[in-house]
Amino acid sequence: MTGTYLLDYGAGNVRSLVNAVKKLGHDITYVKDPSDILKADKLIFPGVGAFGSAMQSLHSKGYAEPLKQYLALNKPFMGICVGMQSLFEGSDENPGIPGLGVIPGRVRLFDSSLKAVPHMGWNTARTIQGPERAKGCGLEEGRAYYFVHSFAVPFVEGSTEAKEWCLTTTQYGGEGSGGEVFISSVRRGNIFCTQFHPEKSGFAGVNVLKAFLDGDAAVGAEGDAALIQASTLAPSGGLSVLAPTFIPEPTQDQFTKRIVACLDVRANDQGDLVVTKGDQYDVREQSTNGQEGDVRNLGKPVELARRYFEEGADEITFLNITSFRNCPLLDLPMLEVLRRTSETVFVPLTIGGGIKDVVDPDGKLHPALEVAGEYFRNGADKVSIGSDAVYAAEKYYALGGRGDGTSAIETIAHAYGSQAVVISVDPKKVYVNSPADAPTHHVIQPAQPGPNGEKYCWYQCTVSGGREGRDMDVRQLVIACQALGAGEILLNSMDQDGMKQGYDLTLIQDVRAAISIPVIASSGAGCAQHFVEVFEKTGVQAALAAGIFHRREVPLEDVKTTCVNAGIRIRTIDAPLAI
Ligand code: 1PR
Repeated sequence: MTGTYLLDYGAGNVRSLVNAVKKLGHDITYVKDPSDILKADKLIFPGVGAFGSAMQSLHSKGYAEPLKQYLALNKPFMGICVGMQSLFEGSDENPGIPGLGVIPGRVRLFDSSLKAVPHMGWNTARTIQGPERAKGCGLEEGRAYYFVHSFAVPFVEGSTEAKEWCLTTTQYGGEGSGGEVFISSVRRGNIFCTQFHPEKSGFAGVNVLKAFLDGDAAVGAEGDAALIQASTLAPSGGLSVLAPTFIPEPTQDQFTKRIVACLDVRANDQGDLVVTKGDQYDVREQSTNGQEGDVRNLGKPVELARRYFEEGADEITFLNITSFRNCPLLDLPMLEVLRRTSETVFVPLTIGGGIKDVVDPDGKLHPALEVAGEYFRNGADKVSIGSDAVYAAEKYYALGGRGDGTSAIETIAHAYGSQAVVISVDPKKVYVNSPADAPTHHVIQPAQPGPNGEKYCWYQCTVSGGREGRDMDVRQLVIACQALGAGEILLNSMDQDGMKQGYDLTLIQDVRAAISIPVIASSGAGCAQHFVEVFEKTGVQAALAAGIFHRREVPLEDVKTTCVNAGIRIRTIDAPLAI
């Protein structure tokens, strides 16, 4: 059967991509056999996970040779993320494993000494071959697209081997913060690839997919086809240069801060799945007659997520807050929520709560990796681990500062990449009179003294949704989690949660200083200015809020406008596309 095919090797979330293609009115067929590749009129390769495992999968499934033939024929191809990287000669991620060698150059690791790695968030693409050529691919200068990667192909003016292929470049980091310019999309003939994820880049990204799907198969110049053939056969040289007549503006770091909308989800007393919201983690209404109040009901998860997507949220996080209860794997209520959300929401989705080993009623054990895999296949881009991360960190220190490869963090990061593993931290302040009162913990001076005038505190890690405190401070936790392979920290505060008094800046600064992976500030947002404050004072990469969005007290648009007016780079809200 001819048509559009998807080259998927089962390593991550392709549901959003398939949903976006379908929303755009196109059918898509999964490649099941090597012979399917040459049947395709259009082929999409959304590489996920590590470069090495992507290449190994291509070879073990027998896809590598037909894919090279397909590319040499200059048939319409769209590679995404690792799907783009695989076309290069190799990657420092897995130095011993060659790439397809269609495009000259190597994929390199970002320098993390002065900036957070992975490069995770929204950034713009500067056109190299001229805005018209980029426009033909649905790309718009100045629009932000969603990136999530630790490796990229560096672009150095005048010396990049892949320059003839390079359609756009992007800069990550500025002057003084390890700025690096890399190739964010390539195009030659009918081959078009993006380092960013169009299916996660809001309406701007859907537009890129639309251009590929609606585009004319024969747009590529014949000369381009010959060049693709030549470079496929002799990857390191022999390319003639398609000299760009367009002189691009110098690249600038346009990496934006992210605004995340968070939905705490649980079943209410009537058994309906609702978005709820606590004050200091208590999600029940005040009781009047000494009885337990109802679970607060602030809306339906799928509908609220869609609303936040349309209002401009850069990411959406679902937390199943009753996950401390055991639940059979295929009964997980959040799977359906994810499946339905990914039909209409095209920004990254994180799911948390219950990412741990799960035991079915018949005694069958499903490791955390399997649970996470189920979520990825149903539309999640990242999983967030709470309690299990604390247990893994305890084990890490018990082993003398190393993992044993079995924790949820390690197994999921190994299979799906660090960027897919978020650690949700639920700390609570413990006040002390002097650092000597908590000798094994990292003690700091909080902005306000404790209830009995205590001048110091440490931040205690909790598990089971804050119900149990452990003998570990937040700094110990995040350092261990980073070492075990986590890609991001979602930093809540039990003291600030729902209080609308602003984020705990001391806590956030302290965590930021201890690790190099990105941090999402959470808990306490009460007005748009609180977002400005947390970005300016802590340099955090993202800020999350829940209550103020659910209650429509502060519109997302106001948050974004206030940040922009304060000089903070933020993704502007897309004009909706009719899909
Ligand atoms: O331990 O891996 O099963 O994960 C459980 C997850 O559920 C954790 O991520 C934990 O944070 C979350 N959770 C458990 N109980 C609660 C609760 O509220 N009773 N919610 C809970 C945590 C905090 C944030 C909240 C921000 C922003 N909620 O998610 O959205 O504080 O709120 P605000 O802007 O209104 O101040 P596991």
